[in-house]
Amino acid sequence: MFSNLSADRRKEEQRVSKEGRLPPGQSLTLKFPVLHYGPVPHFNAATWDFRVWGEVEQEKEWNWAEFNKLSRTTIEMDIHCVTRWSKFDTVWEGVSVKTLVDQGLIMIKPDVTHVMQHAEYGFTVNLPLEVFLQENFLMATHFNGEPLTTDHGYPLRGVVGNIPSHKEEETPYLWKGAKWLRSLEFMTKDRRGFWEQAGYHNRADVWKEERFG
Ligand SMILES: Nc1nc2c(c(=O)[nH]1)N[C@H]1C(S)=C(S)[C@@H](COP(=O)(O)O)O[C@H]1N2
Ligand SMILES: [Mo]
Repeated sequence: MFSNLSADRRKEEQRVSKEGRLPPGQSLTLKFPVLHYGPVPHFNAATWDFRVWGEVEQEKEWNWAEFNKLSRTTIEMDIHCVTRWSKFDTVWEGVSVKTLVDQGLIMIKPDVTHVMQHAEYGFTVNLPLEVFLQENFLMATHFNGEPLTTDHGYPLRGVVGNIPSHKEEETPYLWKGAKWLRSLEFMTKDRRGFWEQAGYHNRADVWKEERFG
C-alpha cells in the first residue's frame, strides 16, 4: 500500500513536471502539511471581526456574518511551500481582494505600494500591492469544498499560489498567505512581516527560488 502511494506520487510529480508546473527544488506531496509558528487560535464568531485599515479612503470593519455576505470566488491553483513541498490542483473558495476593490468596498489611496496581512497573535506578512491584487491571492474560508480546518487557518486565511493558465501572475511561496487572518493594512512603503524579519526572502518568487533573503 505504501509503495502504491509513493508510485502514485511519483507519477503525479512527473505529470506536473512535464506540464511545467513544478518549480525548481520542489517535490509533490499528496498530503497537506501544517506549518506555522505558535499556537492555533480559538475562533469565536461573536467577537471575530475583520478590518481594512491604513491608507484607504475609508476604514472598514466586518463581523463574521457580514464577511460571509461578501461576493465569493473559487479558484484552483498549485501551492508551493518554501520547505520544498508543493500541492497541485487545490481548490480555494473565499473573498477576492481584487473583487472588493472593483466593487468599491475597498478604496485604496493612490500612493499605496504594499499590503500587510495581520493575523491572530500578531503574525504579519507583507506583499507588494500588485501581487496582492492578482487573482491568485484569495482570502479563503474553504479548501477543496470544506471549511478550512483550524490547523490550516479557520475561519479565514490568505492563500497564494500558481494558477497554471495565469502565466503573467507572480507566484510567491505559500508563507505569503496568513492563516487566521484578521486585518489588511494598506501601506505607502514596504515593511517586513514575521518570516521576512526572520530571514525569509522579501519577494518570495517560487520560479526564481527566492527562499531566503
Ligand atoms: N498566522 C500564521 N500564518 C502563517 C504562518 C504562521 O506562522 N502564522 N506560517 C506561514 C508558513 S511559513 C506557511 S509554509 C504556511 C503553511 O500553511 P499550511 O499550514 O496550511 O500548510 O502558512 C503561512 N501562514
Ligand atoms: Mo513555511
